[in-house]
Amino acid sequence: MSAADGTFARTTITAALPYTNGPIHIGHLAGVYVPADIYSRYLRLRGREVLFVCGSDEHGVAIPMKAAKEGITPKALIDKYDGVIRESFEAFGIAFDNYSRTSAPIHHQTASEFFTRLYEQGDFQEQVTDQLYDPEAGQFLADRFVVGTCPKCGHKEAYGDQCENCGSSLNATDLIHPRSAISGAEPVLKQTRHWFLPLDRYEDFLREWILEGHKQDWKPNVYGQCKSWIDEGLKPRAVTRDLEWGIPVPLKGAEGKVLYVWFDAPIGYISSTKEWAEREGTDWEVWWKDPGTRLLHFIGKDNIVFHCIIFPSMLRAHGDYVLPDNVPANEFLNLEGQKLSTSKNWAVWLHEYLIDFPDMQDVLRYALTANAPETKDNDFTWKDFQARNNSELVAIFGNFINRVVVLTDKYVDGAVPKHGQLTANDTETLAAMRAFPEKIADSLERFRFREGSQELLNLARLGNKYLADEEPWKVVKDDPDRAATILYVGLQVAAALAVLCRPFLPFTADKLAGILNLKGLAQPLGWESLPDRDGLLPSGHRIGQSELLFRKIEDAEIEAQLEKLEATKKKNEMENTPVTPQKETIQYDDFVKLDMRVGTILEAEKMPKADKLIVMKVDTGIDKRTIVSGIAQHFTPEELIGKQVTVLVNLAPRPLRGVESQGMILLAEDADGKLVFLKPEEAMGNGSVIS
Ligand code: B3M
Ligand code: ZN
Repeated sequence: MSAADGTFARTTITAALPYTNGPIHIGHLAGVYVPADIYSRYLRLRGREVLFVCGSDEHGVAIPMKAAKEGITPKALIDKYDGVIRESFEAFGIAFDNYSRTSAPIHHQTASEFFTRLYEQGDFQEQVTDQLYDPEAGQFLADRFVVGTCPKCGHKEAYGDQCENCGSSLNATDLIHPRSAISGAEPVLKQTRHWFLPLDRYEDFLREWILEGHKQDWKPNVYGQCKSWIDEGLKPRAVTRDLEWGIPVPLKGAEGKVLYVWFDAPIGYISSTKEWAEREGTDWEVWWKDPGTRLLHFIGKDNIVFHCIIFPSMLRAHGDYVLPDNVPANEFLNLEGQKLSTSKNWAVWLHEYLIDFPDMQDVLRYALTANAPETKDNDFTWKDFQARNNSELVAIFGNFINRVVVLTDKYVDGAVPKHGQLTANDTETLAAMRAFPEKIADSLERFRFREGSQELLNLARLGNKYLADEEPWKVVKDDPDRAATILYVGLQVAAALAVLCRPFLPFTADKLAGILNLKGLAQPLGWESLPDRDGLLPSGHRIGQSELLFRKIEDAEIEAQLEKLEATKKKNEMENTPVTPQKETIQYDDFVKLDMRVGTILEAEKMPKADKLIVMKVDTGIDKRTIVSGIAQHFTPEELIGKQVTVLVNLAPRPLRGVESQGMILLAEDADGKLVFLKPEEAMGNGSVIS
């Protein structure tokens, strides 16, 4: 089923609401926002009615946890990142019709009304149950406030509501060896009242709707996860929490409790629609309740259970909403072989990317689409990014456009020429060009964006091959009319590219529309006009100014990115490497016995037949003495000469392989065993006392 073939009057597209606990990185773009944007742009290009909504997800434990870490209030945190996230989406051309936020009053009202409706219908089970409680922090532990081993897959860092490793939705009491993420304490059980959505009651509905109804059209990775959860048996899920931060439960006696973030957040799509409709002065309900509406959720795989099981059960219970027609979830994107991680800063942040690669949003959109984790986790590497740009966008797409435009300016005075008798190759090329809209549409309608992006490049390849076969730069010498016809055909392919690239490369599409002066056409070019219209660019149409669509990315730029990641890796290792435990406490009197001085190494040589020892002559300011150190595998004798060092001079002499060592030179050793000398910040006289 698709929206493009008219089976639906309109399409509501939602993209997962990003948590406002950090900026947006390439994993978010690849997993959710670029595919959603491509699909919504594609439908609009085909003249379909589309509503594309999103917004910031501002509740949930992740927010107060991050706020505490940053030493700011949750409100300050969400305001900070809501702004950063909006800017990133804007900068990358993610063209939402509305981007709202779940802290907005319209959302609090919408979510509260939704909850009240289900409560009044008797859809909740009100239960007093034992929940995990942190006796040290004095609070209940929900969701990310508790960490433990996943009972399903054994992942050690599963949260109280979900395991990010296997995607399972959990109750905190399911965790094995739970521990408080606030104090580290082992939680105790304490009774508390909550309202549960009895998912087990929706099993028949979910079996029929998903397992029967969407066997063919939902992606295997999505269908498979739903099937395993339904087959395992669904359990009631608490939709309220003992938390301060969130939407208060709209019930008397529920003070101190809020709606579970995954109950309120998906309703954020609805409140974002309402906000848009209020602004546009139009009806919102048709986008969520009319059977002619196709509802699509674009998400990452860790959100499948919430968008395929829990939210549809809520919509079903409410009774008057349409259900998602598809949920084309992507898998995860890794970065240089490691999992993307906000907390470890192991990411390519969008706002930082634009500083290093200004005006190159489309290059990242393309690289992330061409390499998208559509059916399995995939890896983003800077080398692949460079190759996608240099070998595909520059060498194929940009090169074709540049050649056909430069030749048009040079040989036919910058206007689309009249064409003479078309040869078989001309006719075949034009016919092949006209098949691309359907090819790309077919890929996009099956949410195969990688495939679609490669079909786009195949159209550019078609143009390049045609020019290479026909060589207008040679033909023009003897047969300018034939050269003109070749350029006419080449310009038609360029025009098709200008239209078909827009969903993938919106910024390039704007540039190319300027180069070809599409605004100057009497009839605007649309997706539907490509297969039929004879002259996309009619003879006589004057094209615009030529400009390079893409630039080559140099190795040095990629090296710089890899060095940045290397520095992050080192910082993470240092922060995460267990530090050698502290020795037992000594008294001040013990410390003052140590006599440490600044010294300088005068001579150094390896001790024969001892692979670790170096014998040094050291000027301690008091005297020149022999000191032996086990540092031969870390330093050469040559590099030691002249070094200022810290010397413990009143250490009792001790024989090492027959040589008496009269003191000790101090060095620092890191977790990797790297040795570094301790020396004064600036040169000092030998014998200077260290205390
Ligand atoms: N805030 C995103 C995440 O789990 C989550 C999506 C909500 S969509 C309603 O990272
Ligand atoms: Zn798990």
